[in-house]
Amino acid sequence: MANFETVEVNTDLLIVGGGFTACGAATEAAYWAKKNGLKVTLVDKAALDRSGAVAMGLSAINQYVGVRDGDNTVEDYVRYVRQDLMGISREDLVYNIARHVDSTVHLFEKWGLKIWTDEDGKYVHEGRWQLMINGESYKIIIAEAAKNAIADAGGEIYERIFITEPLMDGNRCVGAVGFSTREEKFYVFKAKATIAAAGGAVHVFRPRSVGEGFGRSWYPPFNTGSSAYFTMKAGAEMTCQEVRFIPVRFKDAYGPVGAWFLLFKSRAISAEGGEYMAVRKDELQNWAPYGLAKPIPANLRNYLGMLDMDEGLGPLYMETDEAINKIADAFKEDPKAFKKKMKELESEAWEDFLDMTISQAHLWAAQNVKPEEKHSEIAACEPYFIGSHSGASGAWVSGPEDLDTPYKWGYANMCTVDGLFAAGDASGASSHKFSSGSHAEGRIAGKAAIKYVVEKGADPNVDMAKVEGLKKKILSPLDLWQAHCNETTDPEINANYILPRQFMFRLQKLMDEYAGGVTSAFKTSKSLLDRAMELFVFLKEDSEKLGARDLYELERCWENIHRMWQGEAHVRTMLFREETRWPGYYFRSDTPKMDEDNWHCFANCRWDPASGEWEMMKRDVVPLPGV
Ligand code: SFD
Ligand code: AMP
Repeated sequence: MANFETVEVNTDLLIVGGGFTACGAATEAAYWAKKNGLKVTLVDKAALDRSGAVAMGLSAINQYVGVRDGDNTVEDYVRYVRQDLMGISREDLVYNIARHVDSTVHLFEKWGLKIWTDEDGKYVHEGRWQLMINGESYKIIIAEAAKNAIADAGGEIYERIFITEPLMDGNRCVGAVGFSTREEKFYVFKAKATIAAAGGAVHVFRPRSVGEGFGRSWYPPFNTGSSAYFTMKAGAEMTCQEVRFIPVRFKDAYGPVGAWFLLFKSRAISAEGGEYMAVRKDELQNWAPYGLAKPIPANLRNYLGMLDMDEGLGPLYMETDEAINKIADAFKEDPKAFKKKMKELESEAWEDFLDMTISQAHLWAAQNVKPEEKHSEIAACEPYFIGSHSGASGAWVSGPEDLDTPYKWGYANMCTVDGLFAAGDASGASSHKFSSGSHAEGRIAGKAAIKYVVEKGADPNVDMAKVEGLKKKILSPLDLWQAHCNETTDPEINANYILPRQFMFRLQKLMDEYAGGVTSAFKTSKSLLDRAMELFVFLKEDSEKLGARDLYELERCWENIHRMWQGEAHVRTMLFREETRWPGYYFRSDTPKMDEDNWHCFANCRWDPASGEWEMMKRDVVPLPGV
């Protein structure tokens, strides 16, 4: 049997993850912990400076309300998110994040982040809610602030520890267990409160690139659904597990489109159909009132392009050359000013990707594309689970104490499990928080978790016999490999175990073909989903037979088990919601219309750790009074 050393860590607050949410939680919680003589511990599977979705940097801050400049109100943002998610959002949570996000952005600037400003010193907006930044080192700046805050408060940071399971004492979360991805050590974190902030999920569905370039994706392949798994296994109620996010991106290298649509005012067309968002606008009537909103909800923007693709009018293109030349034309009279403007636009176009999705700049270079001279293909990506962007999947969390909402049970962002909090991609139904809003929500959860520890934080009661059981189970893929790998000439082909990559292919094929992936043109139905559930029975059996030859593969094994749980929650919830509400994300061919009478509600689910049974439930959507 694998003989890993067990390392025990005792702390007051444990933060699982090291991304934008976790850094927000760490920075805020450390401040309050210091005041109360408490200890904060953060654990990340990677290195804080370059981990998570912002590892490569970003070229924009996508949530800034601009309250101090009188541009917008917090209520405006609540209405924007309500429309964009087709009426389904926790307005109390969206309001709470939106009222704190501007101060968070001002902190980023104080810490050294360069936010573009115009000649009057005002922020340069990409769009109504988005600011342009020089963001290549965005994550390093935010991580430094978190590190300083934790060090100043006598806390600890653990890197390269993959958190696998929550530690439970009845319906209370008392920490987490995991293993080092570099040395044979098994970690047991005992905590009075825990924040799940381990991002969303990628590669649950088969990506567009399967052979050469397998692994290319927009959202990072190393966010593997650990937040959702952690909160589900703890028995927490989950929400919006059907609301995957499908971003339209520059094809094959996944470059984002926001700056092109908003800053460069670029048009998107189909080769044979023209500007589909204009040509097909009548379709939006079918999705009223949300379809008639401005801006058109993200899923419907996708859907209109998909209709053109279904009719064979593709490919779809982003008219970058037209957009750049239109802007530069204003300077045509003065050749020197025109040349300067063209240079400026060219660098902005490249900077947008060099700061965020470098592979897009590579692909442009590899295909001799000059965006000012040639348009680029765009395409709808494979689905992701990311509650912080225009998706909504995550845990069902408590609202803030001071707001008039039925959904509050004591501590902001606490799950329905005692002592467990969730934020960022880990918390659901509060979309459009992005990097800045995730950091702000992390701060909210960090402060509330310390308040919980001060008021209710009994010492964690950890059953070490249970921990030994978890250790054995978590390391079992290493034992299975060891026991059988010499029984076949090629250890990759062995009837006694399945390797993580083979298992992931099996999961992705199931999801792609039955749950509305790319090759199913994002369509599914009750029959297809029922078949998916049949196949999940076998997949779960297979997961018991995962084999791992080393630490690297052990991590891949558990990443894929986390992905599998996210996939199952997704399929169960798409089955439960008997309508199509987010065409462009997924379309149920057997229930093709939106059903406001029966399904203007949250579709929530919960896995019961005691019985192992799943429960599905409806929750009312409660608009904020007066908004
Ligand atoms: O335009 C474990 N995002 C953008 N946000 C913006 O504000 N502006 C942009 O321009 C954005 N663009 C964008 C964005 C993301 C990506 C990938 C691209 C472009 C290419 C979205 C934000 O990045 C996103 O909203 C936030 O980062 C979400 O924050 P958070 O904290 O929920 O997730 P994270 O930052 O990925 O952090 C997750 C952390 O968890 C760790 N982790 N640790 C221990 N054990 C485990 N089992 C773990 N599993 C994961 C990770 O290492 C990481 O530290 S645009 O395209 O949208
Ligand atoms: P993306 O690059 O798709 O991640 O989008 C970045 C930001 O721009 C997000 O806040 C999107 O909601 C917003 N956005 C992208 N495209 C459009 C559009 N066509 N109209 C309005 N907002 C958009």
